[in-house]
Amino acid sequence: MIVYVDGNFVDEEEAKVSVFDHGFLYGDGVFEGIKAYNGRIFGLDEHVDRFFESAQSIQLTLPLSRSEMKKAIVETVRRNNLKDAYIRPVASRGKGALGLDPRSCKRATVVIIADAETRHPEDTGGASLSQKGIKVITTTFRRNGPDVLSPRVTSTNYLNNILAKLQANAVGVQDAIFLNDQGFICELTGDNLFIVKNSRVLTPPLWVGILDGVTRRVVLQIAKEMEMEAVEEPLTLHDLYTSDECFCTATRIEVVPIVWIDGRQIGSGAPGPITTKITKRFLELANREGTPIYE
Ligand code: PXG
Repeated sequence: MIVYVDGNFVDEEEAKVSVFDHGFLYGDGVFEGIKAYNGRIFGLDEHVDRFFESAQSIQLTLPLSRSEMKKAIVETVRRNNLKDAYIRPVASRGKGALGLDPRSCKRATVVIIADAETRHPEDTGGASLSQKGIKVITTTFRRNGPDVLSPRVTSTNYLNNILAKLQANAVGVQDAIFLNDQGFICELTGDNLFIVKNSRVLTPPLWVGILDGVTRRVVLQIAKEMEMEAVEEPLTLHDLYTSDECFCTATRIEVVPIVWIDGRQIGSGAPGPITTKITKRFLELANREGTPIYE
């Protein structure tokens, strides 16, 4: 595998970052997760925009422009001869002194990893996820409020999310739902959340404290194009427990049905018709649109 590290394309054995990098020492950095389907990168502009917004939010100056970043991403996939890929750009504060003051870090570190991707990675349960659906619990950890690091920043400090994932692991379910400190539904540890109720497609608004997911935006658009009512609305656990269908969205897993929440079966306990329709349309778009890698 060829990895981009600070402007160079190097073999994975040489792809190294300093132990003095504040990304390693303090989790001071940002990242993205992007997918390529059949020789095209889906949502490249949206992901690169979010990457730069995240960097701007934490006052991290990136050593390359948006268009240079896009070129570097495309080139990394190309150098690995991949048509289907999961791409992970990461930028950290860079090498500095011990002590968390970012002023000792003179230059951000930028890494781009492009790995071969099959539709559903094994770490999320294998290819049957979209057929079977997943079970989730509510985590006792709360999503960050507006007074701390924004959930809209894809920061390399995902410990809240990892703690929630550990709670899901501990009881043998696939994922965990975050509420905010008022009890409104936010999202899962690495996915946005939707419900279907009386044929309406509902998802929490950004202000409750969620990532502005690229897949979430596409799904809202698809639902509208299919002439379904698609609304961003504050949701409670009651709404989730009594929904007709529930599903989650993220770049890596696309659309995955949720069939069990905190001991309650959702709908029929199998993926619902609207979820199935949206998934099908999403895959059509993902396989058709996007930035060509080999032209
Ligand atoms: N919410 C959170 C908290 C996320 O981290 C999403 C929603 C979905 O956003 P997109 O733009 O992908 O539709 C994410 C991003 C992983 C992994 O390895 C996944 C994400 C982030 C980090 C790791 O599964 N998803």
